[in-house]
Amino acid sequence: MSRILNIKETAELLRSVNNVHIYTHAHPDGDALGSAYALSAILKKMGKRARAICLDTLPRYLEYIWNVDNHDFKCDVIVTVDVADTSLLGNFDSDNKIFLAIDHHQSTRVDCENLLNVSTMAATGEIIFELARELGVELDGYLAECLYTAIATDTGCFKFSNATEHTFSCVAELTRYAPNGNFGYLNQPLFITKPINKMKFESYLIANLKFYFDGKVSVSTVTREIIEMHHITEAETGGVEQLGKSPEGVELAITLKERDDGFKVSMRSSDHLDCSAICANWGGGGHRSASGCFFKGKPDEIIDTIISYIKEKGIL
Ligand SMILES: [Mn+2]
Repeated sequence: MSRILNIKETAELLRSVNNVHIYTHAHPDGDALGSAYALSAILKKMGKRARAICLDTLPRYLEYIWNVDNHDFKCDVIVTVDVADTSLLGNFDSDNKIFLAIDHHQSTRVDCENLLNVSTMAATGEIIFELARELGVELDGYLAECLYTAIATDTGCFKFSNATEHTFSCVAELTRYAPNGNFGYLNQPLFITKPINKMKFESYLIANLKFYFDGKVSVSTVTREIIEMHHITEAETGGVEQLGKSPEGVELAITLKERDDGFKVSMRSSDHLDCSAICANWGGGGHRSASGCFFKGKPDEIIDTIISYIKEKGIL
């Protein structure tokens, strides 16, 4: 059993440690890398040794976060950020003990000594922001970029219902450290500009959406063949989980993404529908309106299984 901590207690704990390795999940997004590198920078500002680690390829579009001094050293403690389940760490040596997990998913299934879970916060970046404040570490341009990216990514650029007053108060403070007093220069590449190949890939997915329950459920399948066909990388497929949620009438968007040993299934749901409860049936989870689980097998069989389950439980 983990010791459950609040932000103040976690700050105290972080004050007491040195030589910290901060792990985040594989297939990293803006919240994962933004939070891990921000926490590393905060600890360094406190005079500690810290290093952010992701056991996966780091995406180019987040290079401004990870392309910093991040030297290796022997660690005393391991911290995970934005990791809902140990299995999401990727090729992580399970002999390693996790000292502290910092997360905002509905439940955190990480075997750790200490746990800080604040599921009311839209992004782990919001928690890291509060920790910086509690630790008395002053923000700077780099920390603001990391934390803004974390928060903007997990809220769909502040469009989702998880963006609260707290979210905006964090961002108001972060914006004071933005180079020209705004983050438009990050929003443009993160949310607006896309490579033409990615746009064609997305058009393909939209054209091939399948609908169930009178259009209330959409299903999109992203195989490696489709990815290759469009000359993009797997890392560039981020964000497509949201595509199937856009058609009018869709309450649940299901996206299958091919992995080495099966399919990662991502769900996005309207506020009245808890998709984390659906994913939990197959050992997954996440947030109420954004969750995932994993399946072995062929796409058609997986879709059948999920659709039958929704029918059987009378979810829609
Ligand atoms: Mn997150």
